[in-house]
Amino acid sequence: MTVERTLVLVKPDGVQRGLVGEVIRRLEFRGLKPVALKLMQIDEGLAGRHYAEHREKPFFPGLVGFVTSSPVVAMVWEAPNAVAMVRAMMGPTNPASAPPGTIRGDFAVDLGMNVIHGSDSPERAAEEVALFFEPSELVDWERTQSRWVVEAAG
Ligand code: D4T
Repeated sequence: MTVERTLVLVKPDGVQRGLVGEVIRRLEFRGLKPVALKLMQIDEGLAGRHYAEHREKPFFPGLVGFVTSSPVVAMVWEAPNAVAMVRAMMGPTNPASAPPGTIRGDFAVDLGMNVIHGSDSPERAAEEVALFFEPSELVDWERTQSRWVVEAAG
């Protein structure tokens, strides 16, 4: 069981619609531990670096315009298998095919406004955490409840 960290963004639509608390509630109740959290405005440079893989896609300008249009909440969450777990909680990229019970399945209808971002691999997570946070912003702390969430090794 590998303890992982993953970057989560509540995108501008999620912040504007008051879904920050709901996203945090779901991640907290599941048992993940927050290690960093901030409200921030993404500028074009950061948007371009974050979405570099999509630079040549037709939707790239719209995507950058959207993600820079209003603040986001950036967070780092930690748990065993956190990357895949958060992706499963988010649901597929297109909310139209997201099952009820997932964040996109419960709160979104449009591909361009899908409320949440989560890293899609542990390697990408490490890059994205470094893109959004200084090392000093990542807080090492013990969530005392964790021993009731994750069985001790051995
Ligand atoms: P992000 O990165 O925002 O969490 O989304 P995903 O990881 O789930 O999906 P993605 O990288 O494939 O897409 C990034 C972002 O672009 C928007 N998008 C995507 C869009 O507006 N039109 C499109 O055709 C696609 C494929 C939605 C998410």
